[in-house]
Amino acid sequence: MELIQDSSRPPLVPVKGIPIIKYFAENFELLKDFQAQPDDVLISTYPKSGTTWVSEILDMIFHGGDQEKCQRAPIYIRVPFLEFNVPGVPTGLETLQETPAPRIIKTHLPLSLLPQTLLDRKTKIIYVARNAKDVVVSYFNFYKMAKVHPDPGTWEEFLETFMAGKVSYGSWYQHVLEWWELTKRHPVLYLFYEDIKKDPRKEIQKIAEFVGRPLPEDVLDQIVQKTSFKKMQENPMANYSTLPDDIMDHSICPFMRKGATGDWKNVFTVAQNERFDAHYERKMAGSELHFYNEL
Ligand code: PPS
Repeated sequence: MELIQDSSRPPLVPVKGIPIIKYFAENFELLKDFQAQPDDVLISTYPKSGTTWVSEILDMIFHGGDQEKCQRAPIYIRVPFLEFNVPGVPTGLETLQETPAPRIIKTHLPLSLLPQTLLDRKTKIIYVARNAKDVVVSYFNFYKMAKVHPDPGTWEEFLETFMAGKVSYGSWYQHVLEWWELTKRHPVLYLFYEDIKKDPRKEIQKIAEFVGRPLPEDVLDQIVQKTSFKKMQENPMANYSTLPDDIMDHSICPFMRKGATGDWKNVFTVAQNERFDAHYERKMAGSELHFYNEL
């Protein structure tokens, strides 16, 4: 098996104008053959917005809160990552072929790159959005430990790259806005990371109802408890520690880093914050979306 070398860090490759991890971009043609199944559920997010958290929640809902069943495989096998393609590891599409229905599928794709079959078949979609400031801090740390990304440069440089939409998957602003627009014509449950932090019970119940599997109180409590940051951080089937270091190096930064809202305050300088806020106002002008940057 050929694994990526530490030094690889290839530059992003534009796919229809969206910068994408080179290895993923190489797999794009194959996505055309993907066919949605009637009971698929898609989890869509901009990176670092709570994908893994909601994936674990949904897998637990589908298994009635049975933790043993949710220990059957790492999260990237239980919830295949549609566009994933890294040398030496099965692709998302290969994993999907082995996944029994009902499938839970993860993607970070912007709408312009999403396989049309998911829209045509009215696949149920759970979209998770997280405030941009915590996303960019989380993304900076992820770039450092996940070596399929280019070198992030300094924090100052990465912040500029993010604001310019030149990170993998492109603009956060465009992503959260276009998926919000989709809620008006497609079955999308649009959630916020901060709401799940604030009241996980309420948001988990919402997810369960959306997928047609309302939960008894005791199962709901069980899922709240088992999907807490602390529990998932310790859970090798949820924390990505089973991937080779060549792909994710947890000694640089663990995947389950802090799981907090408002951590950006420890990273942004006052000047960076002012500049970011002014840019944010312009990019989000006229939008109905409101994000909480702290709880
Ligand atoms: S990825 O790589 O894009 O799929 O990452 P994603 O899973 O979307 O986001 C990773 C961030 O989510 C945090 N996380 C959690 N927060 C709270 N509770 C739970 N259970 C949880 N699980 C994952 C994870 O720690 C990353 O955020 P940061 O801020 O870096 O800690």
